[in-house]
Amino acid sequence: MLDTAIRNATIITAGDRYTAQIGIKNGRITAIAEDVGPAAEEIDAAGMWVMPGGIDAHVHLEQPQGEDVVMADGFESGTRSAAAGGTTMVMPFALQQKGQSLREVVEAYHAAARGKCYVDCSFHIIITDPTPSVLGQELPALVKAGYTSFKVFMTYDDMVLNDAQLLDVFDAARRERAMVMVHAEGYDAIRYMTRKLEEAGRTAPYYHAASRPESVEREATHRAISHAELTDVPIMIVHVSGREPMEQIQWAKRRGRNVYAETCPQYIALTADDLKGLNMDFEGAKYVCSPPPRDADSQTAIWEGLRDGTFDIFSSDHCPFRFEDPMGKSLERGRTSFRWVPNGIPGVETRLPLLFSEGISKGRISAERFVALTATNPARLFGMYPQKGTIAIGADADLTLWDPARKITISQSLMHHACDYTPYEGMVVTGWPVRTILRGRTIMLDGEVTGTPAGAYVDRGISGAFGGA
Ligand code: DUC
Ligand code: ZN
Ligand code: ZN
Repeated sequence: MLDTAIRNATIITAGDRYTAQIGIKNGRITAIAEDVGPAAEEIDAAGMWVMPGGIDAHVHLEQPQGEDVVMADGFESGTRSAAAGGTTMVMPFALQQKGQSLREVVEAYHAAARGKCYVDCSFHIIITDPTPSVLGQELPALVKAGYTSFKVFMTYDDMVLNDAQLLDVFDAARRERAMVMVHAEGYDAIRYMTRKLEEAGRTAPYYHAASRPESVEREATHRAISHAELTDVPIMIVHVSGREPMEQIQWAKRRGRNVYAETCPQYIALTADDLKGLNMDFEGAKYVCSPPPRDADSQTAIWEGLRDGTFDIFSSDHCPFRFEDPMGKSLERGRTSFRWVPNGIPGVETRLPLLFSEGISKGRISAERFVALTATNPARLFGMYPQKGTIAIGADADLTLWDPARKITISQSLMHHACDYTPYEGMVVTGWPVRTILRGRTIMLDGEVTGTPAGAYVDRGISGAFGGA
């Protein structure tokens, strides 16, 4: 007998939509049929849409921020928030600090995550110190052990890689068949703009956006693409904010380059005007993230890209800092200049409802495309398909039941994160996740995250970008 049967399901995958029953046994989907037979647990999905559980391929949890700043979410609250938002797997970053071995980094993050995760989890490693032994010995060993993706930064004092280092990382990634995610903003241009703005007394949070305009992102995106061409490696440009960097990605894709792209909720739901706060006041710090949100034209461009395949994945870039907190957005230095305000906003819980509502409910993208962007493509590009990211026999029973008609006003009081605000306060969405199922077990029902943290760590294969899944 089955463990669970989901009856009357309108099943939506990246390529299909049909009505059937789903049978689950030992955490996997074992039957999809008109009648899957008897089961110990019955779930009636009449009126609901059943989609693959969301995979959020870009979240920051418990990432060290130096002495005087702390991230709002650790693994427990961050993954609770994910489950509440219909996500069954997160991919947090494990940050290498200079001088640290990658193995040490990964072990520290495992220690932090163990026993705390409500959803499944797998790490990308941020490389900040690409020494010959890191690239020649550690990276190959880690790829073999299932850490098949890395992130590099083109900006930030403590993380930036110069062009020679980027090329070395890309070269190692080609050799080992690892996916490199690139934070594409130009370091020197941002430093120049920051100095100029500060000299002019323009220090409010709003000027964060002015200090890193789209041209800065466009230039770095082009540079990363050129380096990837030289080294003949696939890359993913992450958190793309608007039309100009998008055009670089489209140019590369037209030339047959293996360049993948990610965008995030803040680039469809916010603009730089949000950083103005009430009257150019500190409220604007709630929206400080990098790259910053742009303008209405950028939002239009992002929608085009979500539709036409310029974007492969849609992630949250959940990077939460509490607002009313001297170790969060309200650190003392932050009042003196935007340059000190921690970069990042919460969003793991609102990612799917925002895309569902603004995308599917408003007719901008199909439900199938939604699934591709939020589950199937992340699974393929990060080496987990078809175990994750689809509804098929043999796949993990990671499922989200959506009420496509439910109207909800997003508010901090609904959130499960440990942050003290949501940047999307007051937005009304249509379509809401009502049940999240992780490997056959219901982990969220009607807004309540149930049970103990039963998320597992997922070892991954080689990215589909190298011709795998
Ligand atoms: N990059 C990220 O990916 N997240 C938050 C801040 C940043 O710069
Ligand atoms: Zn980044
Ligand atoms: Zn990020």
